[in-house]
Amino acid sequence: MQDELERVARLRKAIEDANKQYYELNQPHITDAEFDALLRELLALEANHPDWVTPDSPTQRVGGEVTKEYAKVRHLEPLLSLDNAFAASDLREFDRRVRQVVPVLDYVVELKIDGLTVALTYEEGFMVGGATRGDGAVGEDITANVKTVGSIPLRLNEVVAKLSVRGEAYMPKASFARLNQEREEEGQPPFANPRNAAAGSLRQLNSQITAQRKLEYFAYQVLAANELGLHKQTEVLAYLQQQGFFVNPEYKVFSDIEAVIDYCAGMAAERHRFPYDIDGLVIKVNEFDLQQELGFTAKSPRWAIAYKFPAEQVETVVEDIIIRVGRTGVLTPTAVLKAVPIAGSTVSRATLHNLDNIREKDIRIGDYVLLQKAGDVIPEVVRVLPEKRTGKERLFEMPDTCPECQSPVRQDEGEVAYRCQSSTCPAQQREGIIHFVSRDAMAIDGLGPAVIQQLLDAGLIKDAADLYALTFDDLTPIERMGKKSAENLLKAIEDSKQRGLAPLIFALGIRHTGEKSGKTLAQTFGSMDELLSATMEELQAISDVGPTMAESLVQFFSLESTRCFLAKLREAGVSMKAEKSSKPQIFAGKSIVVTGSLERWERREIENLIGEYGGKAASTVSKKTAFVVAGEKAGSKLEKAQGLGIAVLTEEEFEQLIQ
Ligand code: 3B8
Repeated sequence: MQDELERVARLRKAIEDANKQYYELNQPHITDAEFDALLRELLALEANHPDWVTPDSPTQRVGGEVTKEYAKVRHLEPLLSLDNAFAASDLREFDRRVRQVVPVLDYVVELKIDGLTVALTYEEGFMVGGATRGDGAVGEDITANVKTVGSIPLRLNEVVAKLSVRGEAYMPKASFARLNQEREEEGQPPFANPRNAAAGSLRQLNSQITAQRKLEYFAYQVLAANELGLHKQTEVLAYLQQQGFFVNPEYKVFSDIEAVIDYCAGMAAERHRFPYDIDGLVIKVNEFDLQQELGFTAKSPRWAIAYKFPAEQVETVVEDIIIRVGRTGVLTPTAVLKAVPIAGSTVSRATLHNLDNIREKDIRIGDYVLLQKAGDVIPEVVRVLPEKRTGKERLFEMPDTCPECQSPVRQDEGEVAYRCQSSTCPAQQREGIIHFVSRDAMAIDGLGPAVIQQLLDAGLIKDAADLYALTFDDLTPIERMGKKSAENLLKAIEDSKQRGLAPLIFALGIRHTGEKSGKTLAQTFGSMDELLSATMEELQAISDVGPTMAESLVQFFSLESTRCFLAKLREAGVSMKAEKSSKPQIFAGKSIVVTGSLERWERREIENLIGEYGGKAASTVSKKTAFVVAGEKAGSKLEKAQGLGIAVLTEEEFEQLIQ
């Protein structure tokens, strides 16, 4: 009995560890089969002892990140991987082998996007399937998630009976940086790099989360190209573009390997200039006839090779570990580094994310460390160089009081983050104002953190609403603030009053409510007053709003401090209404549910249309539903609507309504 109980604890820990490795670091240290065996053993033990089941057991997580419940799909043709070249000599060797078989040829060189291979299937011009690489032969069916990727066409520009496309799904560096910042503010562990973030996002069981993650896709291959009259890789790239795919424009054709080598060297130096991570270049024989002559080894095509850039890592010293307090009170330990140039900039700080990460990597003050940039943007300590230790290194401890306001600090249950418990912490207020004025929020240009700090120090502002009372004479004494910049800043502050409801909601910095949610809420409620009085039920009825966000909104708007802050903004003349739609408000006050798969619009498009015409796009059918728009394969929602006697419209009928 005791043994079994211990076994349960050990299994839970092993499963959680494996999940963490898998989802956050994307470095599984056990195989899928081993994982499944652990999970099965735990399930069996818990089945025998139901009273041992705890709410936090990995068997209890649903819709979270544990269950691996994707249907398997066999690829029409296996997805192979590429052989790697790390040096010019490897490329010359590749060329020699190729020319033994085909003496005269052209190479196409493409950027090697550092993402995940995704195979897409189209039938009669419509996307019907999306799958991960998996083991190459069998992948996972992630169709629902793939459909949320904006750069993947749901419909081709021409009707083709069957088309199989392959390409790379990736997360742009900017989205990655934003996502990790949000995760840190929410006390969640950050992703190690854009590739892992993309992988984690594509494997979400909830495709709404994938949709928020801003993934992109570059297509580079079609199966059975010959049957489409395509005979070269360059023709395939042109064809894919014509069908509506994003094709990476940086490809080039060469007839000589030395020219390829020069190009690779040049690109290695320029690799950081792209808005997405690339980890090398792919060199392919252009003509399909020649590719066919070359054929395949067991794992890879003989007609292509991946040239991998050397990873840029530099050594530096952790001079100190300081604490930064974020907008939501999370304490983030940050390494103060001896400044070093890396990947296009000089770095002297690196976030260490949280205490778990520091302990796991055993980073101490005074340590020599290897530094790299995650996603080419975020400096990251890869590992410590223990051989360089002198014994003088010091362990880092989390403070028990906030370094900015001395309030107590606590670790939230089930979270890695430590938070300052004060709601009046000056750091949180400062970070809140920085967020309020940021680009996607109120977009007040010329108001950087340094100016905000000075305004706070001078007692000119206490919160973001005070910005609207600033005068020219308040601003000119600020360091490095000339007359012209003061005028510009005042104008930017004034202009922000008309920024609109959606950015304003985002600017409030409500937990779990991002930029996109700001838009949805603005469109649904139309005014701050409506949003203020929204109930849990009303919020949750909106597709895109889950229980966590609904709860957080209700909680936020019930606070006295929120109401005061909003009143101040209103008094200052900040607009609290959604931008007037130019469309007739024919759906005003109506709740409309869209279900099934549509041909004419993407889900988001039709929901936006409903909003533009004054309606609310809801996710659940109830007596209050005005009507349902049903596409192909509509299921339970359609049935429910029919049961309740609610009108059901086809896409065509809906389109006629809005003409
Ligand atoms: C054959 C061709 C694998 C790949 C390929 O940007 C094959 O072409 C492949 F067996 O993995 N990451 C690209 C990229 C990847 C591949 C590729 N082309 N541009 C990439």
